[in-house]
Amino acid sequence: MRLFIAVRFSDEIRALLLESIAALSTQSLSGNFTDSKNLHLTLAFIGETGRTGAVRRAMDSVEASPFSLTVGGSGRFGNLWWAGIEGNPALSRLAAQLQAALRQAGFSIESRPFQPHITLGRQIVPKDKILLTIPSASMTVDKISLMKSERLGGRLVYTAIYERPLSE
Ligand code: 2AM
Repeated sequence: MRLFIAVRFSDEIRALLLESIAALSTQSLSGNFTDSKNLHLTLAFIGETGRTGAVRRAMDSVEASPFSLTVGGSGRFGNLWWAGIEGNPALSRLAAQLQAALRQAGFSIESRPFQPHITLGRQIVPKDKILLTIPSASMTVDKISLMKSERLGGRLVYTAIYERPLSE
């Protein structure tokens, strides 16, 4: 299974991101736009593994309280366009804790710096210069989700297979 650990969004933030995807789409000649159900923020990418029990234990081992997350701004990595997350020490700490726990459990997790982003579309071919305005909106993150990624009938489908609440 191809796995990653993610934050899933409130309906309000999902709606706002969908408006941004619509704006991105109208300014593109072509692109592979993220499905509403697939919108997420990756905290740790694990990749192919069958060791889901070990991943769950790593998720359970982190000590983190609920925290506020604010979406806003946008950018791109090559032809991948993303919405941003405001600088957030609680988020960075949680991602670092998860990555350390996964490494300790024997997973090889990339050591490149954590760059929190929400992928809106890939393989974007702009009509002209793309302008995206993403209003800032906040939510409380009170759980993290273990996501399975698979291709079904040519579509990318992400399914939550475990959720870990964050508690005070
Ligand atoms: P992306 O959207 O920037 O491609 C499922 O593929 C999730 O894991 C996506 O959020 C994806 O980020 C992320 N992901 C895929 N490969 C990754 C890698 N090697 N390192 C970090 N994140 C990765």
